[in-house]
Amino acid sequence: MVKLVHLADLHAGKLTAKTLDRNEDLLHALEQVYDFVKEERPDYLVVAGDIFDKRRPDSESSKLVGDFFVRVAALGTKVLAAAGNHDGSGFLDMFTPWSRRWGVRIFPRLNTKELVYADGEVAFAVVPFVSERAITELSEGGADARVRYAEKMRKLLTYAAERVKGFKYRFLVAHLFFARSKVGKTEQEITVSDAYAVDQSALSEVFHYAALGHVHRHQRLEFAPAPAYYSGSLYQLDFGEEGQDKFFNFVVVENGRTSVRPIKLSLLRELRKVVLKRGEDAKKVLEREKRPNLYLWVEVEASSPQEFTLRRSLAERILGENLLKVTVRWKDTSSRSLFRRRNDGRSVEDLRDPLKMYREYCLTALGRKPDPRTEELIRELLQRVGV
Ligand SMILES: [Mn+2]
Repeated sequence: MVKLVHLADLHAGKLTAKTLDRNEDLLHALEQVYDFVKEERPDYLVVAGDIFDKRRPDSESSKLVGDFFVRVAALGTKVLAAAGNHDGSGFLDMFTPWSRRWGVRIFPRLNTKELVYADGEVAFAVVPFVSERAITELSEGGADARVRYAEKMRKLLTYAAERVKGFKYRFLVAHLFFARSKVGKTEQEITVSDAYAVDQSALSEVFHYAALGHVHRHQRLEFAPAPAYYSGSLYQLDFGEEGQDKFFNFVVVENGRTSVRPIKLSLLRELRKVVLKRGEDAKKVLEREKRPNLYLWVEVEASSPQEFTLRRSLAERILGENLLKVTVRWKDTSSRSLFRRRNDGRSVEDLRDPLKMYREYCLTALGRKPDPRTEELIRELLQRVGV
């Protein structure tokens, strides 16, 4: 019998909306994983890529991850961690000389010579993220390059299955995008194109389990011959993951049969987008949404810049640090006509008044009050050119 815990997409060092440090959320999740490992004592803990959010992580994030790996290994559970597209191979190289000593194996890049990590009767084929560029030449570009990428990755996975065939327990660890998986907004942003997606049939039934990373929504790959899962991220990384529950997987292989149990994580913080509709009592809506653990993106419906500014500052006042982002959605003809006027050039007089244009730009496009210093500068310039 082999027992393993599968997680992925830690994204240590993640900032949400460029401001909110998520390492507390990560630590909250990893503590739950640690408690589970301590209880169940799996043979392996597998991390399927995107250990860090940045190629060169800050020291706090490195320490957080390093501590977790060493603590898990100290329980007698071997740690295997492969690089994702967010990880820097060069940075992960730094871990490798000493981590092995502690029962922690890091795979910073694809190594076809050492594709398989063998441990007695158990074999892991490890496929860290391979960039599209590494496989297809840049000059080729276009559809051809995408087909070549998908084809080569498929061949690589077939080769990987071949290499583990002789072992009693056979696993795949990969950071890769598979076609027909359910994607959150986050991955769409980071993946070059759906066309690079590898067909799920490449996940050979030779594998008892495929531990995958890259897509942040927890799911089983329905069309794969092998039991294959994206375990998903460990906390809602950004607004594309709004409303998603988060998991890691507990996998047991016994007598050639695989059982998979998703373990739901409690979340330290949740993200939500709220639309402040016109005619709604904004204060009431905002007060209803105000909770210590809920972080919001407020989209304000407004018919005028003044209305937007007013509702925006109301949101700031009520939500404080729980407000991560504010955007505007113009709702009325009056504001649309404002744009129309500019676009079809009907109001040439506006062009004669740069100060007015600047103010309008601030209120409509930026959604904030004009800066008095900039206004002063414009006045000064106008005077200089004699307007
Ligand atoms: Mn990721």
